[in-house]
Amino acid sequence: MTADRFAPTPADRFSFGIWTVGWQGVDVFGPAVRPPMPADRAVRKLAELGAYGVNFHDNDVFDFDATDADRDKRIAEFRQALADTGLVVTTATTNLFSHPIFKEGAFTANDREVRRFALAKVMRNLDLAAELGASVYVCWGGREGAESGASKDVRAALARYKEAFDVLGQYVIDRGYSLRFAIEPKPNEPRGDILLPTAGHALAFINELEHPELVGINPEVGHEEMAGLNYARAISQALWHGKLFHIDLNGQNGPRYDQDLRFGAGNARGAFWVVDALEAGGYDGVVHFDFKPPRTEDDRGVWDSAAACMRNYLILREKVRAFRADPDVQQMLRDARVEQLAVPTLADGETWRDVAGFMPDIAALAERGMAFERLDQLALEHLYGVR
Ligand SMILES: [Mn+2]
Repeated sequence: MTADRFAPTPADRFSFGIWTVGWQGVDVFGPAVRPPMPADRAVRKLAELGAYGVNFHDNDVFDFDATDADRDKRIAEFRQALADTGLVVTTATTNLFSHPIFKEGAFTANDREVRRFALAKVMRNLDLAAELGASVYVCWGGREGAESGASKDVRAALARYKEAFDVLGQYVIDRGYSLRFAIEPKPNEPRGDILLPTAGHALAFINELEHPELVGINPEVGHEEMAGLNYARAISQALWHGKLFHIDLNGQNGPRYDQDLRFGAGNARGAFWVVDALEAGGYDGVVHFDFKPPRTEDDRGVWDSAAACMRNYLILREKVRAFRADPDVQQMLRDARVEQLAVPTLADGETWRDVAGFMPDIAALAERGMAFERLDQLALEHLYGVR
């Protein structure tokens, strides 16, 4: 019997949010369909499935109103599960969106006391994140937004958002933590319009910070696709900027509510190019899944869908590698002149003077075909499994 080549191992560096498999299925139309899952159970089951690491919100491990004793007990159980399984805490984040105090935002709430409390809550969890060895701290500003125009001064909100990252950046520097922040963009849901709605908005925002080197992005497949954007392009640009600090892989079917399907479900063709972009772009972070097992699933379905995220990634990775290694593809890439784009437009030592007045054979260039369709059909045939 041969080993299953799509079975994940820790060397694949797959990680999951504790809240993904722990999602109880509460949505706007109905209550929980599954019992609460203690963080230590999530860790043990994910380790069995072949995961490498986990990511947690503070309140995935202990409740918002936990006493110090409760908090210590929950953290001890979480740590024990990590120690028993060898799973690594790769990433941490703060829940700044569930409790009613954050109904109007956290870092950008109109109430100053809410903003100060949000900073305190993040700093306390940064201590825990550093203690547990996390290297990335994700910031998803789910409630940082508004439903109506006059209720939020966007320029003031961005100033407060910047202030929060400046304070937190100084905090990790002063504490000597080797943590970097990753902003997670999302266009809407739960707020009508969320600040930093796409990867591009977040990348531009980072340039305004005191410590831009400490801040990158954590784009999510579904969030970019909700905005009608191409996720593979978003992560390619983030890689180009050196800002792809983390990724949230999942599945989505176009611009609609945030589906959080398992990776590979939803836009399967998009998922193929996502894996290609990560492989080609030299992404060296963890491959993190932020999905929600649908409400239809029982406990077994939860683990089936988690396992499928990793399996689909490995299936697509094999297909992407086969596509890139295919001699017909390599020929078509030459026919499409893809490699020519890597050649600088000006030669060494040339200036604008060397191209001023440049006149190619315009008729010939206007007439030429690019052979992109033949190339894309080969990609689809690899994806469809017929090559
Ligand atoms: Mn999502």
